[in-house]
Amino acid sequence: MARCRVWCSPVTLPLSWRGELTTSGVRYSSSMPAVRQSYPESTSVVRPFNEIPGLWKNGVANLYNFWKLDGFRNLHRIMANNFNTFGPIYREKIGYYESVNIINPEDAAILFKAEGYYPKRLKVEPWTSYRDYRNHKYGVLLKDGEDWRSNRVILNKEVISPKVLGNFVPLLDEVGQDFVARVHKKIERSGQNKWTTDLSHELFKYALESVSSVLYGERLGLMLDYIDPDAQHFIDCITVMFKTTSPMLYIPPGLLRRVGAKVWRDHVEAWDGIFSQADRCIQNIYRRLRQETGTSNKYPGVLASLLMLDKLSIEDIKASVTELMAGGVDTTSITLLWTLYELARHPNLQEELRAEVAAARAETQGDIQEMLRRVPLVKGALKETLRLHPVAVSLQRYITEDIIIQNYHIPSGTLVQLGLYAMGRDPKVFLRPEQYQPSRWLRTESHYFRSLGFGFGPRQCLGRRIAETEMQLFLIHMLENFRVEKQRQVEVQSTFELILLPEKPIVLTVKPLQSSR
Ligand code: HC9
Repeated sequence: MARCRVWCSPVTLPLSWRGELTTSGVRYSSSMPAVRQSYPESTSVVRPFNEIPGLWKNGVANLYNFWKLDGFRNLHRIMANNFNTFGPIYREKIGYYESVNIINPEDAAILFKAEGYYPKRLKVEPWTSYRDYRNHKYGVLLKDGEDWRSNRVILNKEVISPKVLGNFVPLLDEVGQDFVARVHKKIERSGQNKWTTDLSHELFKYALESVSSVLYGERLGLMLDYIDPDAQHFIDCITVMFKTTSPMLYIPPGLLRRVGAKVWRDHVEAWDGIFSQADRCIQNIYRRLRQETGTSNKYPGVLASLLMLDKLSIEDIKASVTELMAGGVDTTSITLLWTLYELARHPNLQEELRAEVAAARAETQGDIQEMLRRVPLVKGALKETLRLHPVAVSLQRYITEDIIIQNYHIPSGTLVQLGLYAMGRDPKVFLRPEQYQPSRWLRTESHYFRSLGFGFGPRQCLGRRIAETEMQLFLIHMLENFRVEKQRQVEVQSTFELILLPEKPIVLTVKPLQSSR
Protein backbone atom coordinates (compact mmCIF):
# COMPACT_ATOMS: atom_id res chain seq x y z
CA MET A 1 0.00 0.00 0.00
CA ALA A 2 1.63 3.17 -1.22
CA ARG A 3 -0.33 5.26 1.24
CA CYS A 4 1.18 3.70 4.33
CA ARG A 5 4.63 4.90 3.46
CA VAL A 6 3.58 8.51 3.12
CA TRP A 7 3.79 9.21 6.82
CA CYS A 8 7.59 9.16 6.82
CA SER A 9 7.82 12.15 4.55
CA PRO A 10 7.80 15.58 6.19
CA VAL A 11 4.27 16.63 6.98
CA THR A 12 3.32 20.05 5.73
CA LEU A 13 1.47 21.91 8.38
CA PRO A 14 -0.72 24.91 7.67
CA LEU A 15 0.48 28.19 9.18
CA SER A 16 -2.24 28.34 11.79
CA TRP A 17 -1.02 25.01 13.04
CA ARG A 18 2.59 26.04 13.44
CA GLY A 19 1.34 28.90 15.59
CA GLU A 20 -0.62 26.56 17.81
CA LEU A 21 2.27 24.23 18.19
CA THR A 22 4.71 26.93 19.19
CA THR A 23 2.36 28.40 21.76
CA SER A 24 2.01 24.97 23.31
CA GLY A 25 5.79 24.90 23.64
CA VAL A 26 6.33 22.01 21.28
CA ARG A 27 8.36 22.56 18.20
CA TYR A 28 7.84 20.55 15.08
CA SER A 29 10.58 18.80 13.20
CA SER A 30 10.43 15.77 10.98
CA SER A 31 12.50 13.72 13.40
CA MET A 32 10.55 14.76 16.45
CA PRO A 33 7.00 15.14 15.19
CA ALA A 34 4.31 17.20 16.80
CA VAL A 35 2.78 16.35 20.14
CA ARG A 36 -0.53 17.90 20.86
CA GLN A 37 -0.77 19.64 24.19
CA SER A 38 -4.18 18.25 25.00
CA TYR A 39 -2.91 14.67 24.96
CA PRO A 40 0.25 14.70 27.05
CA GLU A 41 0.06 10.93 27.48
CA SER A 42 0.74 10.34 23.79
CA THR A 43 4.19 9.40 22.67
CA SER A 44 6.36 11.93 20.92
CA VAL A 45 6.47 9.91 17.70
CA VAL A 46 3.68 10.34 15.21
CA ARG A 47 2.30 6.93 14.44
CA PRO A 48 1.56 5.80 10.90
CA PHE A 49 -1.82 5.62 9.26
CA ASN A 50 -1.95 1.83 9.23
CA GLU A 51 -1.60 1.66 13.00
CA ILE A 52 -4.93 3.42 13.57
CA PRO A 53 -7.13 0.92 15.40
CA GLY A 54 -10.25 -0.44 13.80
CA LEU A 55 -11.62 -2.91 11.30
CA TRP A 56 -10.42 -1.80 7.92
CA LYS A 57 -8.73 -4.83 6.44
CA ASN A 58 -11.69 -6.77 5.08
CA GLY A 59 -14.35 -4.50 3.64
CA VAL A 60 -16.59 -7.33 2.48
CA ALA A 61 -16.59 -9.16 5.83
CA ASN A 62 -17.28 -5.87 7.59
CA LEU A 63 -20.19 -5.14 5.29
CA TYR A 64 -21.59 -8.57 6.15
CA ASN A 65 -21.24 -7.93 9.89
CA PHE A 66 -22.72 -4.51 9.48
CA TRP A 67 -25.70 -6.01 7.73
CA LYS A 68 -26.06 -8.66 10.47
CA LEU A 69 -26.12 -5.93 13.14
CA ASP A 70 -28.88 -4.25 11.14
CA GLY A 71 -26.34 -1.46 10.63
CA PHE A 72 -28.51 0.17 8.03
CA ARG A 73 -30.77 1.30 10.85
CA ASN A 74 -28.23 1.42 13.68
CA LEU A 75 -25.37 3.33 12.13
CA HIS A 76 -25.37 5.93 14.94
CA ARG A 77 -25.20 3.33 17.72
CA ILE A 78 -22.58 1.28 15.89
CA MET A 79 -20.40 4.39 15.55
CA ALA A 80 -20.81 5.25 19.24
CA ASN A 81 -19.88 1.65 20.12
CA ASN A 82 -16.82 1.75 17.92
CA PHE A 83 -15.55 4.83 19.76
CA ASN A 84 -16.04 2.93 23.03
CA THR A 85 -14.09 -0.03 21.69
CA PHE A 86 -11.29 1.70 19.81
CA GLY A 87 -11.01 5.12 21.46
CA PRO A 88 -11.29 8.61 19.95
CA ILE A 89 -10.03 7.59 16.50
CA TYR A 90 -10.68 4.50 14.42
CA ARG A 91 -10.36 3.37 10.86
CA GLU A 92 -13.08 1.48 9.09
CA LYS A 93 -13.92 -0.12 5.79
CA ILE A 94 -17.46 -1.11 4.95
CA GLY A 95 -17.88 -2.51 1.47
CA TYR A 96 -15.86 -0.25 -0.79
CA TYR A 97 -16.04 2.79 1.43
CA GLU A 98 -13.14 3.58 3.75
CA SER A 99 -12.90 6.23 6.42
CA VAL A 100 -11.19 7.51 9.55
CA ASN A 101 -13.61 8.40 12.34
CA ILE A 102 -13.08 10.98 15.07
CA ILE A 103 -15.16 12.25 17.99
CA ASN A 104 -13.39 15.15 19.74
CA PRO A 105 -14.25 18.79 19.02
CA GLU A 106 -10.54 19.70 19.00
CA ASP A 107 -9.96 17.07 16.33
CA ALA A 108 -12.97 18.36 14.38
CA ALA A 109 -11.22 21.74 14.32
CA ILE A 110 -8.13 20.13 12.75
CA LEU A 111 -10.34 18.32 10.22
CA PHE A 112 -12.16 21.45 9.10
CA LYS A 113 -8.91 23.42 8.81
CA ALA A 114 -7.80 20.83 6.27
CA GLU A 115 -10.99 20.86 4.15
CA GLY A 116 -9.42 23.04 1.47
CA TYR A 117 -10.93 25.53 -0.96
CA TYR A 118 -13.45 23.08 -2.37
CA PRO A 119 -14.71 21.16 0.66
CA LYS A 120 -15.99 17.71 -0.27
CA ARG A 121 -18.19 15.42 1.76
CA LEU A 122 -19.14 11.80 1.19
CA LYS A 123 -21.01 11.50 -2.08
CA VAL A 124 -24.53 10.16 -1.65
CA GLU A 125 -24.44 7.98 -4.75
CA PRO A 126 -28.13 7.10 -4.95
CA TRP A 127 -28.83 10.84 -5.29
CA THR A 128 -26.23 11.54 -7.98
CA SER A 129 -27.17 8.33 -9.80
CA TYR A 130 -30.79 9.43 -9.97
CA ARG A 131 -29.83 12.78 -11.48
CA ASP A 132 -27.50 11.14 -13.99
CA TYR A 133 -30.23 8.64 -14.88
CA ARG A 134 -32.85 11.35 -15.49
CA ASN A 135 -30.46 13.92 -16.90
CA HIS A 136 -31.09 16.50 -14.17
CA LYS A 137 -28.40 18.95 -13.13
CA TYR A 138 -26.85 18.70 -9.67
CA GLY A 139 -27.61 21.50 -7.21
CA VAL A 140 -25.04 22.84 -4.74
CA LEU A 141 -25.63 19.91 -2.42
CA LEU A 142 -24.19 17.50 -4.96
CA LYS A 143 -21.83 19.71 -6.96
CA ASP A 144 -18.09 19.79 -6.33
CA GLY A 145 -15.09 21.90 -7.28
CA GLU A 146 -15.35 25.28 -9.00
CA ASP A 147 -18.90 24.61 -10.19
CA TRP A 148 -19.91 24.15 -6.55
CA ARG A 149 -18.04 27.24 -5.38
CA SER A 150 -19.37 29.67 -7.98
CA ASN A 151 -22.96 28.53 -7.44
CA ARG A 152 -22.61 28.52 -3.67
CA VAL A 153 -21.24 32.08 -3.53
CA ILE A 154 -24.28 33.42 -5.38
CA LEU A 155 -26.77 31.31 -3.43
CA ASN A 156 -25.23 32.41 -0.12
CA LYS A 157 -26.26 36.00 -0.79
CA GLU A 158 -29.89 35.08 -1.42
CA VAL A 159 -30.36 32.24 1.07
CA ILE A 160 -28.09 32.47 4.10
CA SER A 161 -26.78 36.04 4.41
CA PRO A 162 -28.04 38.21 7.30
CA LYS A 163 -29.23 40.68 4.65
CA VAL A 164 -32.05 38.42 3.45
CA LEU A 165 -33.00 37.02 6.85
CA GLY A 166 -35.12 40.08 7.54
CA ASN A 167 -37.20 39.21 4.46
CA PHE A 168 -37.84 35.68 5.70
CA VAL A 169 -38.98 36.59 9.21
CA PRO A 170 -42.43 38.08 8.41
CA LEU A 171 -43.18 35.24 5.97
CA LEU A 172 -42.25 32.55 8.49
CA ASP A 173 -43.99 34.36 11.33
CA GLU A 174 -47.23 34.25 9.39
CA VAL A 175 -46.93 30.48 8.90
CA GLY A 176 -46.27 30.10 12.63
CA GLN A 177 -49.44 32.04 13.46
CA ASP A 178 -51.46 29.93 11.07
CA PHE A 179 -50.11 26.75 12.62
CA VAL A 180 -51.17 27.87 16.07
CA ALA A 181 -54.63 28.82 14.78
CA ARG A 182 -54.95 25.36 13.25
CA VAL A 183 -54.04 23.65 16.53
CA HIS A 184 -56.60 25.79 18.41
CA LYS A 185 -59.21 24.64 15.93
CA LYS A 186 -58.26 20.99 16.37
CA ILE A 187 -58.54 21.38 20.14
CA GLU A 188 -61.97 22.97 19.85
CA ARG A 189 -63.20 20.23 17.59
CA SER A 190 -62.01 17.52 19.95
CA GLY A 191 -64.47 18.79 22.54
CA GLN A 192 -62.00 17.82 25.27
CA ASN A 193 -60.04 21.04 25.48
CA LYS A 194 -56.93 19.18 24.44
CA TRP A 195 -55.50 17.40 21.45
CA THR A 196 -53.55 14.17 21.79
CA THR A 197 -51.79 13.13 18.61
CA ASP A 198 -48.65 12.20 16.74
CA LEU A 199 -47.83 15.70 15.51
CA SER A 200 -45.39 14.62 12.80
CA HIS A 201 -47.86 15.00 9.94
CA GLU A 202 -48.79 18.51 11.02
CA LEU A 203 -45.12 19.36 11.42
CA PHE A 204 -44.28 18.10 7.92
CA LYS A 205 -46.92 20.44 6.56
CA TYR A 206 -45.67 23.32 8.68
CA ALA A 207 -42.13 22.76 7.41
CA LEU A 208 -43.13 22.50 3.76
CA GLU A 209 -45.38 25.56 4.03
CA SER A 210 -42.53 27.50 5.64
CA VAL A 211 -39.78 26.61 3.21
CA SER A 212 -42.11 27.14 0.23
CA SER A 213 -43.20 30.56 1.39
CA VAL A 214 -39.56 31.63 1.61
CA LEU A 215 -38.55 30.03 -1.70
CA TYR A 216 -41.57 31.08 -3.74
CA GLY A 217 -42.90 34.09 -1.82
CA GLU A 218 -46.29 32.38 -1.96
CA ARG A 219 -48.36 30.23 0.33
CA LEU A 220 -49.27 26.65 -0.56
CA GLY A 221 -52.18 26.62 1.89
CA LEU A 222 -51.14 23.57 3.90
CA MET A 223 -52.46 24.98 7.17
CA LEU A 224 -56.01 24.67 5.84
CA ASP A 225 -58.37 21.72 6.24
CA TYR A 226 -58.32 20.74 2.61
CA ILE A 227 -54.83 20.26 1.36
CA ASP A 228 -53.60 19.80 -2.18
CA PRO A 229 -53.04 16.05 -2.74
CA ASP A 230 -49.91 16.89 -4.73
CA ALA A 231 -48.38 18.55 -1.68
CA GLN A 232 -49.15 15.49 0.42
CA HIS A 233 -47.65 13.30 -2.28
CA PHE A 234 -44.50 15.44 -2.21
CA ILE A 235 -44.18 14.94 1.55
CA ASP A 236 -44.63 11.17 1.20
CA CYS A 237 -42.05 11.04 -1.59
CA ILE A 238 -39.40 12.70 0.59
CA THR A 239 -39.94 10.11 3.31
CA VAL A 240 -39.57 7.26 0.79
CA MET A 241 -36.55 8.94 -0.81
CA PHE A 242 -34.66 9.03 2.53
CA LYS A 243 -35.75 5.55 3.50
CA THR A 244 -34.58 4.03 0.23
CA THR A 245 -31.24 5.88 0.28
CA SER A 246 -29.66 4.19 3.29
CA PRO A 247 -29.75 0.58 2.03
CA MET A 248 -28.06 1.79 -1.16
CA LEU A 249 -25.26 3.69 0.61
CA TYR A 250 -22.89 0.74 0.62
CA ILE A 251 -23.90 -0.96 -2.61
CA PRO A 252 -23.25 0.79 -5.93
CA PRO A 253 -26.64 2.07 -7.21
CA GLY A 254 -25.47 1.35 -10.77
CA LEU A 255 -25.44 -2.33 -9.90
CA LEU A 256 -28.87 -2.20 -8.27
CA ARG A 257 -30.19 -0.43 -11.32
CA ARG A 258 -28.88 -3.08 -13.67
CA VAL A 259 -30.46 -5.90 -11.68
CA GLY A 260 -33.71 -3.91 -11.44
CA ALA A 261 -33.73 -3.91 -7.61
CA LYS A 262 -36.96 -2.76 -5.99
CA VAL A 263 -35.17 -0.33 -3.71
CA TRP A 264 -33.72 1.47 -6.73
CA ARG A 265 -37.09 1.61 -8.50
CA ASP A 266 -38.78 3.00 -5.39
CA HIS A 267 -35.99 5.55 -5.05
CA VAL A 268 -36.45 6.73 -8.64
CA GLU A 269 -40.19 6.97 -8.21
CA ALA A 270 -39.75 9.05 -5.05
CA TRP A 271 -37.34 11.50 -6.67
CA ASP A 272 -39.62 11.71 -9.72
CA GLY A 273 -42.42 12.82 -7.41
CA ILE A 274 -40.17 15.36 -5.70
CA PHE A 275 -38.89 16.81 -8.95
CA SER A 276 -42.27 17.09 -10.62
CA GLN A 277 -43.81 18.90 -7.63
CA ALA A 278 -40.84 21.28 -7.31
CA ASP A 279 -41.02 21.85 -11.05
CA ARG A 280 -44.70 22.81 -10.81
CA CYS A 281 -43.91 25.39 -8.13
CA ILE A 282 -40.98 26.77 -10.10
CA GLN A 283 -42.99 27.02 -13.35
CA ASN A 284 -45.74 28.91 -11.52
CA ILE A 285 -43.39 31.58 -10.26
CA TYR A 286 -41.62 31.76 -13.58
CA ARG A 287 -44.90 32.40 -15.39
CA ARG A 288 -46.01 34.98 -12.85
CA LEU A 289 -42.72 36.79 -13.09
CA ARG A 290 -43.02 37.20 -16.85
CA GLN A 291 -46.54 38.59 -16.56
CA GLU A 292 -45.90 40.99 -13.74
CA THR A 293 -44.29 44.34 -14.33
CA GLY A 294 -42.19 43.97 -11.23
CA THR A 295 -43.13 47.22 -9.55
CA SER A 296 -44.24 45.74 -6.24
CA ASN A 297 -41.68 46.23 -3.50
CA LYS A 298 -42.80 43.17 -1.60
CA TYR A 299 -40.09 40.52 -1.14
CA PRO A 300 -40.71 38.02 -3.98
CA GLY A 301 -38.97 34.96 -2.50
CA VAL A 302 -35.62 33.25 -3.09
CA LEU A 303 -36.49 31.78 -6.49
CA ALA A 304 -37.70 35.06 -8.03
CA SER A 305 -34.71 36.91 -6.56
CA LEU A 306 -32.33 34.41 -8.16
CA LEU A 307 -34.11 34.61 -11.52
CA MET A 308 -34.01 38.41 -11.50
CA LEU A 309 -30.39 38.46 -10.40
CA ASP A 310 -29.64 36.50 -13.57
CA LYS A 311 -26.26 35.20 -12.42
CA LEU A 312 -27.05 31.48 -12.49
CA SER A 313 -28.54 29.48 -15.33
CA ILE A 314 -32.18 28.56 -14.93
CA GLU A 315 -31.20 24.90 -14.73
CA ASP A 316 -28.76 25.59 -11.90
CA ILE A 317 -31.37 27.64 -10.04
CA LYS A 318 -33.97 24.90 -10.43
CA ALA A 319 -31.58 22.23 -9.20
CA SER A 320 -30.64 24.06 -6.00
CA VAL A 321 -34.15 25.31 -5.26
CA THR A 322 -35.43 21.74 -5.59
CA GLU A 323 -32.78 20.58 -3.12
CA LEU A 324 -33.72 23.32 -0.67
CA MET A 325 -37.37 22.40 -0.92
CA ALA A 326 -36.74 18.67 -0.48
CA GLY A 327 -34.14 19.19 2.24
CA GLY A 328 -36.31 21.50 4.27
CA VAL A 329 -39.17 19.24 5.27
CA ASP A 330 -38.18 16.19 7.32
CA THR A 331 -35.07 17.83 8.78
CA THR A 332 -36.80 20.74 10.52
CA SER A 333 -40.06 18.95 11.35
CA ILE A 334 -38.26 16.09 13.08
CA THR A 335 -36.11 18.53 15.04
CA LEU A 336 -39.25 20.34 16.18
CA LEU A 337 -40.90 17.07 17.14
CA TRP A 338 -37.87 16.09 19.26
CA THR A 339 -37.93 19.54 20.87
CA LEU A 340 -41.61 19.25 21.82
CA TYR A 341 -40.89 15.76 23.15
CA GLU A 342 -38.10 17.11 25.37
CA LEU A 343 -40.25 20.05 26.55
CA ALA A 344 -43.06 17.64 27.44
CA ARG A 345 -40.58 15.64 29.50
CA HIS A 346 -39.31 18.76 31.26
CA PRO A 347 -42.33 20.83 32.39
CA ASN A 348 -40.27 23.25 34.48
CA LEU A 349 -37.95 23.98 31.63
CA GLN A 350 -41.01 24.53 29.43
CA GLU A 351 -42.24 27.21 31.88
CA GLU A 352 -38.80 28.82 31.91
CA LEU A 353 -38.83 29.08 28.13
CA ARG A 354 -42.37 30.44 28.20
CA ALA A 355 -41.31 33.15 30.61
CA GLU A 356 -38.41 34.12 28.36
CA VAL A 357 -40.72 34.37 25.35
CA ALA A 358 -43.31 36.40 27.28
CA ALA A 359 -40.66 38.86 28.46
CA ALA A 360 -39.24 39.20 24.95
CA ARG A 361 -42.74 39.79 23.57
CA ALA A 362 -43.46 42.48 26.15
CA GLU A 363 -40.18 44.26 25.50
CA THR A 364 -40.43 44.35 21.72
CA GLN A 365 -44.04 45.33 20.94
CA GLY A 366 -44.58 43.52 17.71
CA ASP A 367 -41.05 43.80 16.34
CA ILE A 368 -40.63 40.10 15.73
CA GLN A 369 -37.08 40.35 14.44
CA GLU A 370 -36.00 42.13 17.58
CA MET A 371 -37.85 39.51 19.58
CA LEU A 372 -35.73 36.76 18.00
CA ARG A 373 -32.66 38.47 19.43
CA ARG A 374 -34.04 38.17 22.95
CA VAL A 375 -34.73 34.46 23.23
CA PRO A 376 -31.33 32.86 23.87
CA LEU A 377 -32.83 29.97 25.83
CA VAL A 378 -35.16 29.09 22.95
CA LYS A 379 -32.11 29.02 20.68
CA GLY A 380 -30.27 26.95 23.28
CA ALA A 381 -33.16 24.47 23.29
CA LEU A 382 -32.78 23.94 19.54
CA LYS A 383 -29.03 23.42 19.88
CA GLU A 384 -29.66 20.99 22.71
CA THR A 385 -32.14 19.06 20.56
CA LEU A 386 -29.62 18.83 17.74
CA ARG A 387 -26.94 17.67 20.19
CA LEU A 388 -29.01 14.71 21.39
CA HIS A 389 -30.97 14.14 18.20
CA PRO A 390 -28.85 15.37 15.29
CA VAL A 391 -30.32 15.07 11.80
CA ALA A 392 -26.97 13.90 10.42
CA VAL A 393 -25.17 11.06 12.18
CA SER A 394 -21.78 12.36 11.00
CA LEU A 395 -19.98 15.16 9.17
CA GLN A 396 -17.38 14.16 6.62
CA ARG A 397 -14.63 15.74 4.56
CA TYR A 398 -11.97 14.49 2.21
CA ILE A 399 -8.96 16.25 3.68
CA THR A 400 -6.76 18.19 1.25
CA GLU A 401 -3.53 18.06 3.24
CA ASP A 402 -1.84 15.64 5.62
CA ILE A 403 -2.95 16.05 9.23
CA ILE A 404 -2.12 14.58 12.61
CA ILE A 405 -5.00 13.57 14.85
CA GLN A 406 -4.58 11.74 18.17
CA ASN A 407 -0.95 11.47 17.18
CA TYR A 408 -1.73 9.45 14.06
CA HIS A 409 -0.71 10.60 10.66
CA ILE A 410 -3.60 10.84 8.17
CA PRO A 411 -2.66 11.40 4.54
CA SER A 412 -4.26 13.99 2.30
CA GLY A 413 -7.24 12.60 0.38
CA THR A 414 -8.56 10.47 3.26
CA LEU A 415 -12.27 10.57 4.09
CA VAL A 416 -12.47 11.71 7.72
CA GLN A 417 -15.78 11.57 9.56
CA LEU A 418 -16.76 13.32 12.75
CA GLY A 419 -19.24 11.18 14.68
CA LEU A 420 -21.73 13.90 15.47
CA TYR A 421 -24.26 11.71 17.24
CA ALA A 422 -21.52 10.04 19.30
CA MET A 423 -19.92 13.40 20.16
CA GLY A 424 -23.22 14.81 21.40
CA ARG A 425 -23.51 11.98 23.91
CA ASP A 426 -19.88 11.73 24.99
CA PRO A 427 -19.39 12.60 28.70
CA LYS A 428 -15.83 13.74 27.91
CA VAL A 429 -17.25 16.40 25.61
CA PHE A 430 -20.50 17.40 27.36
CA LEU A 431 -21.09 17.46 31.10
CA ARG A 432 -23.93 15.08 31.96
CA PRO A 433 -24.70 14.48 28.30
CA GLU A 434 -27.86 12.50 29.04
CA GLN A 435 -29.55 15.61 30.45
CA TYR A 436 -31.48 17.99 28.23
CA GLN A 437 -30.14 21.38 29.38
CA PRO A 438 -30.60 24.29 26.98
CA SER A 439 -28.85 26.58 29.48
CA ARG A 440 -25.55 24.79 28.84
CA TRP A 441 -25.38 26.84 25.64
CA LEU A 442 -25.60 30.10 27.60
CA ARG A 443 -22.92 29.27 30.14
CA THR A 444 -19.26 29.89 29.70
CA GLU A 445 -18.34 26.22 29.23
CA SER A 446 -16.53 25.80 25.94
CA HIS A 447 -18.66 25.71 22.81
CA TYR A 448 -15.62 25.29 20.57
CA PHE A 449 -16.61 23.00 17.67
CA ARG A 450 -19.48 21.60 19.74
CA SER A 451 -22.50 23.06 17.95
CA LEU A 452 -22.24 21.43 14.55
CA GLY A 453 -25.81 20.40 13.78
CA PHE A 454 -25.71 22.29 10.48
CA GLY A 455 -22.14 21.40 9.64
CA PHE A 456 -19.32 23.90 9.46
CA GLY A 457 -17.68 26.39 7.12
CA PRO A 458 -18.46 27.17 3.49
CA ARG A 459 -20.04 23.75 2.94
CA GLN A 460 -22.41 23.99 5.90
CA CYS A 461 -26.15 23.66 5.40
CA LEU A 462 -27.32 26.30 2.94
CA GLY A 463 -30.81 26.23 4.44
CA ARG A 464 -29.49 26.85 7.94
CA ARG A 465 -30.89 30.35 8.48
CA ILE A 466 -34.27 29.44 7.05
CA ALA A 467 -34.41 26.35 9.27
CA GLU A 468 -33.27 28.16 12.41
CA THR A 469 -35.69 31.04 11.98
CA GLU A 470 -38.56 28.75 11.10
CA MET A 471 -37.93 26.61 14.18
CA GLN A 472 -37.43 29.55 16.56
CA LEU A 473 -40.69 31.15 15.42
CA PHE A 474 -42.51 27.84 15.74
CA LEU A 475 -41.39 27.44 19.35
CA ILE A 476 -42.23 31.04 20.20
CA HIS A 477 -45.80 30.66 18.94
CA MET A 478 -46.30 27.25 20.51
CA LEU A 479 -45.00 28.38 23.90
CA GLU A 480 -47.24 31.44 23.82
CA ASN A 481 -50.34 29.37 23.18
CA PHE A 482 -50.06 25.84 24.48
CA ARG A 483 -48.70 23.57 27.12
CA VAL A 484 -47.24 20.32 25.78
CA GLU A 485 -47.56 17.13 27.82
CA LYS A 486 -46.75 13.45 27.54
CA GLN A 487 -48.82 10.45 28.59
CA ARG A 488 -46.23 8.10 29.95
CA GLN A 489 -42.50 8.34 30.35
CA VAL A 490 -41.51 6.27 27.35
CA GLU A 491 -38.01 6.69 25.98
CA VAL A 492 -37.92 7.12 22.24
CA GLN A 493 -34.70 6.24 20.44
CA SER A 494 -33.37 7.16 17.03
CA THR A 495 -33.33 5.05 13.93
CA PHE A 496 -31.14 5.72 10.88
CA GLU A 497 -32.94 6.24 7.59
CA LEU A 498 -30.18 8.34 6.09
CA ILE A 499 -31.27 11.02 8.53
CA LEU A 500 -31.91 10.09 12.15
CA LEU A 501 -35.62 9.72 12.95
CA PRO A 502 -37.64 8.74 16.03
CA GLU A 503 -37.88 4.95 16.00
CA LYS A 504 -41.62 5.05 16.87
CA PRO A 505 -44.40 7.64 16.83
CA ILE A 506 -44.16 10.34 19.51
CA VAL A 507 -47.62 11.01 20.94
CA LEU A 508 -48.08 14.34 22.71
CA THR A 509 -50.96 16.22 24.28
CA VAL A 510 -51.42 19.88 23.49
CA LYS A 511 -53.55 22.02 25.84
CA PRO A 512 -54.45 25.66 25.48
CA LEU A 513 -52.65 27.75 28.10
CA GLN A 514 -55.52 29.63 29.73
CA SER A 515 -57.78 26.72 30.62
CA SER A 516 -55.34 23.88 31.11
CA ARG A 517 -55.01 24.29 34.88
C1 HC9 B 1 -25.67 9.94 6.19
O1 HC9 B 1 -22.71 7.70 6.15
C2 HC9 B 1 -24.70 8.88 6.67
O2 HC9 B 1 -30.98 18.46 4.02
C3 HC9 B 1 -23.59 8.67 5.67
C4 HC9 B 1 -22.86 9.99 5.43
C5 HC9 B 1 -23.81 11.09 5.06
C6 HC9 B 1 -23.54 11.87 3.98
C7 HC9 B 1 -24.31 13.05 3.59
C8 HC9 B 1 -25.35 13.51 4.63
C9 HC9 B 1 -26.03 12.26 5.23
C10 HC9 B 1 -25.00 11.32 5.93
C11 HC9 B 1 -27.18 12.67 6.16
C12 HC9 B 1 -28.18 13.63 5.49
C13 HC9 B 1 -27.51 14.87 4.94
C14 HC9 B 1 -26.42 14.38 3.97
C15 HC9 B 1 -25.97 15.65 3.28
C16 HC9 B 1 -27.23 16.50 3.20
C17 HC9 B 1 -28.34 15.76 3.98
C18 HC9 B 1 -26.96 15.72 6.10
C19 HC9 B 1 -24.54 11.90 7.26
C20 HC9 B 1 -29.38 16.75 4.54
C21 HC9 B 1 -30.42 16.06 5.37
C22 HC9 B 1 -30.06 17.59 3.43
C23 HC9 B 1 -30.82 16.72 2.42
C24 HC9 B 1 -31.19 17.47 1.18
C25 HC9 B 1 -31.68 16.57 0.02
C26 HC9 B 1 -32.96 15.87 0.36
C27 HC9 B 1 -31.86 17.36 -1.24
